[in-house]
Amino acid sequence: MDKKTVETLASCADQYMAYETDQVMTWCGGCGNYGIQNALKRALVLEKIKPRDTLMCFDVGCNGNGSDKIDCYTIHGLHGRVLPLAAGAKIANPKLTVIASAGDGATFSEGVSHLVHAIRSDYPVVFLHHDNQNYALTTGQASSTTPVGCHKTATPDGVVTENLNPLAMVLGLSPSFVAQTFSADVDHMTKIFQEALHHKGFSFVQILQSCPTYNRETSDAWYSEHVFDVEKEKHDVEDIWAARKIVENPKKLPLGILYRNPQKKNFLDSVLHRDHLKTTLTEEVRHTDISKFLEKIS
Ligand SMILES: Cc1ncc(C[n+]2csc(CCOP(=O)(O)OP(=O)(O)O)c2C)c(N)n1
Ligand code: SF4
Ligand SMILES: [Mg+2]
Repeated sequence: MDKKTVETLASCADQYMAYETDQVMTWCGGCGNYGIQNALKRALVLEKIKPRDTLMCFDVGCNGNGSDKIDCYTIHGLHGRVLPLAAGAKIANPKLTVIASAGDGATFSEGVSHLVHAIRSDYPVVFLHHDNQNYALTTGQASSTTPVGCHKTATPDGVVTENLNPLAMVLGLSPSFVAQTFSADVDHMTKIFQEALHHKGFSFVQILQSCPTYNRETSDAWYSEHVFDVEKEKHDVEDIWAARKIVENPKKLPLGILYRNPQKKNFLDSVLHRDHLKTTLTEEVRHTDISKFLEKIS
């Protein structure tokens, strides 16, 4: 992090503390979720987004247990269903900054259809995919991102099916923003989260998240040796074919913004019938007497 950002953050300690809660941390020691929440709070503060203007939607899982560790509007929904929750909230009140958090189990198994349609619809939501390559909260079963051959609690002889490549899959769905970051690098995550918050459509942020309890294969140390920064390679972030080529290379894991399409119209900008309105759907909620209608149909 550069000197200016460090100074800005230091001068914003009060704003950072406004996002803190007094809830007891329940994540294991060394869990990547600590760094992710820290970076997210930093990014929100640096972007001058206040807790009262922020809605965090949490899926079920270890990542979801962050729901009472951040003081803003929060919803803790059903497993795999965080994206419809977040999209609905954003459509109802576009003035809010809406961020959704989910694990690899929720995103690429239970909720995989929601991911496909969130990308296709380009809902203006920041999506943080905590990829720890296992169902951690339920004690370490293999997920669809667990590499083939890994020994997990319910597959002691090793996973036999090929894992999905989240970035390759997402890049195949004509997304408008795709980035990858790493839970041990709080500075990098902060930068990427800030970029995702700037984006006007659906921001897919893949976080390589360490889980020292159930994923010993890909530790922080392992990731440090297997990642590279795409910025240093002068990657053109508006070239989707270049992005696809990078993520298909299994030897090194790319960090940074992989693809961004600022031209794509997001869902809200495409809903033309609300174009002339100044109010949000939440502001338009009012009591309506429907007794006459009920009498008529009873
Ligand atoms: C519909 C449904 N299926 C299964 C569960 C049980 N369950 C709760 S958390 C969890 C694992 C979550 O894994 P992941 O989404 O990767 O999040 P992590 O715990 O790794 O952060 C499962 C299977 C549930 N609560 N609801
Ligand atoms: S089980 Fe893994 S993901 Fe869950 S809190 Fe512990 S280290 Fe974190
Ligand atoms: Mg997981």
